[in-house]
Amino acid sequence: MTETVHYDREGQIAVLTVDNPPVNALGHAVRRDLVAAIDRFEADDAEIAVLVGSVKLFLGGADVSEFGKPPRDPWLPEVVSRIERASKPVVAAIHGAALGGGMEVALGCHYRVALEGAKLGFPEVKLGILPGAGGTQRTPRLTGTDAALELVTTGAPVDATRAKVAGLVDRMVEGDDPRIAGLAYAGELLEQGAPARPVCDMPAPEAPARDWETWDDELKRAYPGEVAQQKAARAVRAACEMSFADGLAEERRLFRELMETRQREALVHAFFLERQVSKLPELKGMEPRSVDAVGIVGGGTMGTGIATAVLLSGLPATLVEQSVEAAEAARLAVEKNLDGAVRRGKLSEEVRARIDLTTTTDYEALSEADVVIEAVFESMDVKRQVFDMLDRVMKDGAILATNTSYLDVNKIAAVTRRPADVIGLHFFSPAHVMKLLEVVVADETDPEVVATAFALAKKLNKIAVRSGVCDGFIGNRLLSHYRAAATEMVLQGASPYRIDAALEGFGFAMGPFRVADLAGLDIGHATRARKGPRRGEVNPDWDDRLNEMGRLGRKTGRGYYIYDEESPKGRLDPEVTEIVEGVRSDRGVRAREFGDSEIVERYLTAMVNEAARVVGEGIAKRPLDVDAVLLFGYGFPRWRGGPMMYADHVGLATIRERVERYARDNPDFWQIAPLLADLADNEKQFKDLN
Ligand code: T1G
Repeated sequence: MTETVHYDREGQIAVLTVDNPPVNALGHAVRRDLVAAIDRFEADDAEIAVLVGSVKLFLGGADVSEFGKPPRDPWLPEVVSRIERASKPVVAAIHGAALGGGMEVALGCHYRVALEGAKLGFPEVKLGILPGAGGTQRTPRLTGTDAALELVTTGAPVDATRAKVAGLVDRMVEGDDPRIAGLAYAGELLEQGAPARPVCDMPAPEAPARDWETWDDELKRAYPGEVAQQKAARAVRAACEMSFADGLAEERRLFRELMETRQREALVHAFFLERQVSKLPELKGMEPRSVDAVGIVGGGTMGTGIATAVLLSGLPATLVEQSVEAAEAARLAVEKNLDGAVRRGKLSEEVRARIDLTTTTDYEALSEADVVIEAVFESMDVKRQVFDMLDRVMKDGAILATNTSYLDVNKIAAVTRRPADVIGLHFFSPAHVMKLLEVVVADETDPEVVATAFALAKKLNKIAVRSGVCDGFIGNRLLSHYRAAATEMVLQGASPYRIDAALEGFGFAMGPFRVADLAGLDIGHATRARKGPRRGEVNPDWDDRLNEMGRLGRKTGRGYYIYDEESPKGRLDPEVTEIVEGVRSDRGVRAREFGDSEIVERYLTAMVNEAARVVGEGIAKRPLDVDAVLLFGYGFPRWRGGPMMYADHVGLATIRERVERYARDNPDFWQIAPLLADLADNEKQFKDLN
């Protein structure tokens, strides 16, 4: 049995080192070995102990992969109490990160020193739970109730400096060796004859400055639909109003309630998704090519956004435009993006000063680039010309990427002599902010090029999802389908405003019509014009009329909504309602009522059915890839885990029944996806395919 907690002595100081790579998660073995190490310290003649982490951080929290499984003794709260009850002082020396249960173990220690640059906090609410090993009871005793509420309800970590100010740690020191820092502080405490100082013996915290009802209302508004934040606040309230023991019991009760929720299952699914999407069999053992310089062709919104993302990652960027003026305009646009990144705290001034951007009209400037990303006008002819040029100037082994959002990457690759080095990198606007990147793998793309694309995505701090080649890849293909379901409902009687409200009530950041106004109605119109009516889509041209009237959304002040100083976020437009009613009467449609639940069910069933097709055709390798695209690129609420997890929770037989029911009034549009039918028949779930 490999020891996960090493024990050694430095004179009168015992050093307990947790060694459980990669993040010192507090799995069962570590909990067991921590108790054994504290028992050994108690029996030993050492006078004080230091607890440190060996890997790049102190402790990364409970082992999330154990969630949902029966917990095994010793439970984390017991481990924390065991440390706290030690008769001799224990010092936590924190570097890298002390998160969740890791922070709670530090609070079970009697003194805490953090190294500069460490991050400390309670991310539990981001997993749909709350600090369940005493964090909600001990933190307010050290930091006061307001700071504790902030920490546990936001889930946001604080740096060592702020942790010191808040009282979460006693010392903040420079340096990068936690063992040295821990020994130095323990030596001081030894000289002072400092005793064990259990946090549980400190006085109960005061009520917060803002009353509890205000906190509750604030949390409901800030996290609509989510439950963990309010329960975490209730656990902190228990610290203020109950004995320590009763407060711990209340925390455990609330923790257990949350552990059973679907939100916890969905948020843990979302946590692991971010890492699973890059675990593809085809990439196993595949070495990515090195990328030290990136080129971009095209200085429009996407091109300058991509250039900004490259520069923010620390890589040099060379952007090619057709004219000196356009190249200069592109430079200004990138500078503006960088200013925004500095304002948002995403970029420090000194890193900003080292930004290495070249804008030019000369393609030869791309001859040394390892990757060039084309982001020119969405026309196959234009793109083929660009790729022909790139093929001529770029060095062997370099990668030619297109940012196209729907064109056939195989056709683009065919104009080059190196189709194996061609791939799609579909960024989402604004490209330097949106996390999602669809990596579109063409028929001849070399797996090494795919591996390089995923490595570059990680460097750019993007979440890359593999997609096959089809119209719209994964995200836009689903979008055009579930948008069609929404416009069809409007034709049948639903108001676009009611549809937006119903979907925002479900948890989407914005409903489909508000999104369309933001993106611009001409984008959606161009897609429909290119693709023509979908199978069975009645092609309700009521929204095309808006486009023809020049109502393109936010950018023209009117789209589905009216945008002006009176209502910058948009207000309903009676004219739109008239246009819709006009189209209905032209088609002899008698409007009928749509309730919120029917709106949500139809919209999501269209999304799930098309997603099942996308997985069935192999465009997305697994259902989790579809969840990742919708969560990280299309505003699907994270606490519902994505459309495939939503469908599993509803039940695939129910989803199929809905499709069959809707097909009665529109059999062409509502055709059951073979994979969905197959899984429903065999009583399987999408997650069985992950
Ligand atoms: N449990 C299990 N696996 C974990 C893990 C965890 N807590 N954290 C990371 N991993 C895996 C991750 O999936 C990946 O796996 C590998 O470790 C490297 O992770 C009672 C109940 C710590 C800041 O929420 O924030 O404590 O892909 O790529 O970029 O109150 O991981 O290699 O197979 O992210 O250096 C609270 C979550 C749990 C921390 C390190 N703790 N983790 O970042 O590495 S709930 C968290 C992180 C809790 C108590 C409750 C980050 C990190 P693979 P990585 P990194």
